[in-house]
Amino acid sequence: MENTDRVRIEEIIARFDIEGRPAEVRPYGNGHINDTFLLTYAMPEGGQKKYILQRINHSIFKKPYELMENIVNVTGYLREMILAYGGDPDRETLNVVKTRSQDSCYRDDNGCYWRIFLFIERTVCLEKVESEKDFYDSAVAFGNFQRLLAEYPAKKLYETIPDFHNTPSRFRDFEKAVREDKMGRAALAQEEIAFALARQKDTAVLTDLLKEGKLPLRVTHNDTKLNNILFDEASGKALCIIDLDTVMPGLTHYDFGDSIRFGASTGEEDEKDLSKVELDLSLYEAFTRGYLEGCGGSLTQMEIETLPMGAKLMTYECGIRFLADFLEGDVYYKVHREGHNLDRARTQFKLVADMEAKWEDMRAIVEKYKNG
Ligand code: ADP
Ligand code: GN1
Ligand code: MG
Repeated sequence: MENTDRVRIEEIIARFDIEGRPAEVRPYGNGHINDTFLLTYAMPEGGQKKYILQRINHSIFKKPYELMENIVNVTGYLREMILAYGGDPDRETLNVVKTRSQDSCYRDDNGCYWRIFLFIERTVCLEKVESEKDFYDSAVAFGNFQRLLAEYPAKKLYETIPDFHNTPSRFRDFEKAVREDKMGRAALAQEEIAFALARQKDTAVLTDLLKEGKLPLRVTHNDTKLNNILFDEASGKALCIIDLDTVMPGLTHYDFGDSIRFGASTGEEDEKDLSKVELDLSLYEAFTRGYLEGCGGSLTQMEIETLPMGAKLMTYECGIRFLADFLEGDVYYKVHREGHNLDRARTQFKLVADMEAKWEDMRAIVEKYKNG
């Protein structure tokens, strides 16, 4: 980090109600959206305390105060539930640290929004599934998260990104990016563009079922990547669901699907060698089993039967979002090399194709666990 950044950050953190003296600040994590830092404070009585500082990406999250209100309310609600079952709310949910004027975030002179969470110590954040058991545990935790929020008054939640998983709307954005071809990059992605356009008919399957009243709207997380969960270092168990920026009303398929897309792939999201990328059916099965268990019998038969479509659509949608960002000049996701978003889109489409090839197996697995 540059020294000027360090000085600026010191000014920012001084606004927060934190005991002790700031001792260290360094960039942290692998998120694609916010800027995350690990803060270490030296305590007056000796010892250290850690925090997560984040600059909210407000070109993506247009109303940071509304977003923070969602997070404060949802984590406050979860805290009560966790206390009721005898858990530790300082470790099992995020905890927002208020500013000295009792706000949930601080707007600096440059118009950037900053927030601080308690750092959850002795945890592991996985960028890739290392064992079937971890993935199963993450499934139980994401299912459980949805179950805990089942009675949460959804109307109180702001839609932090409107139409976040509205796949037909994402498709229109993608078509526009292709049409405009602002950076002249479409020629580099002809095959991928054709792949995406050929699947337009799938895009409305879930949103139509929702409109027809055949699928219920729930409170969902909407960004259930494996690296949005912290595992307890000692027990290895899934401990805390993080990255709550997109907790909003949604379909259960969004949470199921996004986890499958990221975690049941044999390759990383940005793997260049596509021969390494396919859907691992054992991982898919482990997640299905865990997710249904975590949801605790709350899903309808229709929701369960259509889960495979959630996996395919979330993967497809993520692919067209990466590809649109490539065409628009990498303005949304952080990129770390040339063609990074195109590489990401390619892995997603490879997975979609593999899901199509394994479709009957995916459906049979869901059938197997349908009745508990
Ligand atoms: P992004 O929206 O950019 O993905 P996240 O909120 O997911 O940002 O945070 C990025 C990373 O920071 C996470 O993947 C995790 O490793 C780490 N992290 C975030 N919050 C905490 C926390 N409260 N305690 C420990 N680690 C955290
Ligand atoms: C982003 O914030 P992060 O890195 O957990 C994105 C998700 C994508 C994901 C792809 C707010 O998630 O929707 O699925 O990247 N989050 C937002 O890796 O757009
Ligand atoms: Mg994240």
